[in-house]
Amino acid sequence: MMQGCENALAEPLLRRAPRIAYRNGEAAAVLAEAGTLAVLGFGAGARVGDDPRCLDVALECFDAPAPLEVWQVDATVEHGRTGAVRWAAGGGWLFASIERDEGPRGDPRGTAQEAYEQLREVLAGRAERHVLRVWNYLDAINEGEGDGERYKRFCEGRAAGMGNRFAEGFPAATAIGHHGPAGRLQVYLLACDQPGARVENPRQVSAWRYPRQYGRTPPSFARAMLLPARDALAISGTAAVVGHASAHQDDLHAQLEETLTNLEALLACAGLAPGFDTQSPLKAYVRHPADAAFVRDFLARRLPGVPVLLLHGDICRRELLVEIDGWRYA
Ligand code: 3EB
Repeated sequence: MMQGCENALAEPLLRRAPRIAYRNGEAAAVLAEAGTLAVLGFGAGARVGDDPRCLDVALECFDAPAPLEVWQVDATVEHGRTGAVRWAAGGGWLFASIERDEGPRGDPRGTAQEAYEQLREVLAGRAERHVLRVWNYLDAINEGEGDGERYKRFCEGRAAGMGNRFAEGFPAATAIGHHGPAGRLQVYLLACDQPGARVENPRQVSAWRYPRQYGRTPPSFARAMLLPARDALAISGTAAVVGHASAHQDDLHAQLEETLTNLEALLACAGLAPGFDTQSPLKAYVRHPADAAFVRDFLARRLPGVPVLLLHGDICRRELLVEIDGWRYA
């Protein structure tokens, strides 16, 4: 009989998705709660602290006070530092982050390569080897011309630093320009000891197949990732890109509509019901602070009740005014 129970428990349990939510309050109190895997603060005023589960994201929030973003799992969480990488792990899940400064030469290529190499080294020694979702924030993302644009340099360094770890496919991702400390690259990720399922958007060319005009090294990301139990979809940065082209230059309203259409296409491809809800936190990255109120009103009208964090961020193509990423729980 005991044997039977053990066999039942040995069935491969699929990892339940972390709970991700925006919350007001003190980081210290959230860190003291059971199962806290990550606490993100936003903007220069945020000081979530030195704990490896914490990261101060260099993006200003248009709403004050900026809430915390909290990731929690149903497990005991351990945490530590390995070189420059700060990490927390529990219940098969891993949060890892790294911040690197470019130094005087100011080229995100080498910095991104180094950051990814260091993350890769930490992942190599752990059970949580499936990187499902990555966020990348760097400053002056649209500076430089042609292949020298900083975003394109970042893409080259990211791909080099990823090496062959992502040979089976890329994680879902976001890459956004911040207005914080010059030369600072922030990369953080969610990984699991079980694989997710990549989702592409049939309305869009997969980013890794973008034509040459977007740079020597196309961006290394999947449009979305279903978590192992298919109980949540991690949605990459999504903008008004149709095919491989940017749509609706200089038209914020049309870009927002196109972005929502892309988000719905992703949900459909993931086999999820349409729409977003109060459990599904999103982020809207807005290039021009003067557009924040319009974006807030649009999303309140079109996605009522959905928690949206409105952040000041530059999209990696100059003509794009807004980008949305986030989560949809099944
Ligand atoms: C796009 O669709 C918009 O380089 O990691 C979105 C999501 C974008 C992720 C990245 C870039 C990235 O191409 C840009």
